[in-house]
Amino acid sequence: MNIGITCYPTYGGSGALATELGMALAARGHEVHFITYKQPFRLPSFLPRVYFHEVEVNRYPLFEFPPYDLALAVRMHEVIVEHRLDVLHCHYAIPHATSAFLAREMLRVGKRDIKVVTTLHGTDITIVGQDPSYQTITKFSIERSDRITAVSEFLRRETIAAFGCTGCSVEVIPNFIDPEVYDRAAHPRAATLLAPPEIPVLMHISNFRAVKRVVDVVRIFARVREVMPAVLVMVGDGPDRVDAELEARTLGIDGDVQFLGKIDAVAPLLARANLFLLPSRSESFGLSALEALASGVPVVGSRAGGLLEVIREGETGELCPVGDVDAMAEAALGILRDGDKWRTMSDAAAADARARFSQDAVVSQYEKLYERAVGA
Ligand code: GMT
Repeated sequence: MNIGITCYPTYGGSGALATELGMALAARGHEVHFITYKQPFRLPSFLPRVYFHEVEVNRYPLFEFPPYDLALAVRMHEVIVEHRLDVLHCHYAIPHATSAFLAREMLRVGKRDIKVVTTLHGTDITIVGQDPSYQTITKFSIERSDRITAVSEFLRRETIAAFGCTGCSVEVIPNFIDPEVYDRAAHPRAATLLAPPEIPVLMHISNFRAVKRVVDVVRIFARVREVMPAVLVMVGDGPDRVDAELEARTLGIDGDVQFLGKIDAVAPLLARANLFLLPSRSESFGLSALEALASGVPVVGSRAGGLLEVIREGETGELCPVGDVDAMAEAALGILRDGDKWRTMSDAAAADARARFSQDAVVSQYEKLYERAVGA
C-alpha cells in the first residue's frame, strides 16, 4: 500500500509512535510518505520506501496566525495525487484530521478518493479537543474519518463521553515498542552512564508540560534522596522545566539532578535507569512509561487514565493518587531498597511489555485496519 502519515514531528509520544509505525510499515514493503512541517525527530535521514514531504507555510505579513492547516491540506492533496496514496493516517486529531477532510474534499472534485484514518493520542481529546474554540470541528473531523483509533480503552471512553460520537466507532490500538531497541541487554555500555554503578538512577522523560507535573518528580526524588543516595535524570524540555530546576535548587538537591534536555534516542539511557517516574495529572497511555517497562525499569506513576492499562500495579510498577508525592516516594523506596523485589519487577516489566505491546503485533493491527478501510 501507499500510506501517508501526518503527525507532530517534534518531541512527543504521538510523533514518536507515528514515526516508528511508518518505519515498520516501510520495512514490511509499504511505501510511506510523511507529510508535516519538519522531518520527524525519530526518522533517520534515509530509509528505503520512506519519503518526507515538508509543508511550507507562507508567512504573509497580513497573517497574524499563518494558516498551517490549509497549507497542510494542500500538501496532503498533492502527495495523495502524485504518489497515489491509498490511506492517509493522521496522528493527533487537531488539526490533522481537519486538513485531511479538506484534502479529501478537494480530491473529490477530481472524482478521486482516499481513506482517512485518525489516531487519537490523548490531549487532542482530553484537553485541547474539549476547548470550546476547537470542540465542534474536532468532533466533525473525527466523524468524517473512515477509521478512528484510540491508544487506550480509557481514551476510547473519553472520546465517546466528550463528543457523544454517535456516528463513529473507535477501535483501540495501543502504542508499541520495538523489543530489540528497548532492551537492557542491548546497551551494555549503559552501566557506565549517568552515575557510578552502585547509585540508583531515577528517570523522567517528557515534554515538561503542566500535565506531566514535573515539579512532583523533583519532590518525589527529594524524599527518596533523604533516605538513600540516588540520582535523578530528567530528559526532555518544555514550559515547566524552569519550575522543576528551581524546585531542585530550593530543596538543595540540584547536585543530584541532571537535566539533559531533548534526546532523540532514549533507549541507552533507560537501560541505566532503576526506576521511572511519571506522576502526570492525566495520561491517555504513557508511551515513555511503556518504553521504560520494556527496558526493565519499574514505573511509579499516578493512577490516571491509560496508565492503569500499561502498568500492572504491584507487578511492573506502583500507581498512587495524582499529586500524592509522599505515597509515590514510599512506593519508589519500597522498590529500590529491596533488590529481589526490584529484580522481579524489572523482569516482569520487560516480559509484560513484550507480551502485550510488541511492535510486530500492533503494526499488524494497523495493517489490517488499512486493508479493511481500503476494501470498504
Ligand atoms: O499532549 C501531550 O502530552 C503530547 C501527546 C503527544 O502528542 O505525544 O501525548 C499523548 O500521546 C502519547 C502517544 O500516544 C501518549 O503516550 C500520551 O499519554 C498522551 N499524553 C497525554 O495524554 C497527556
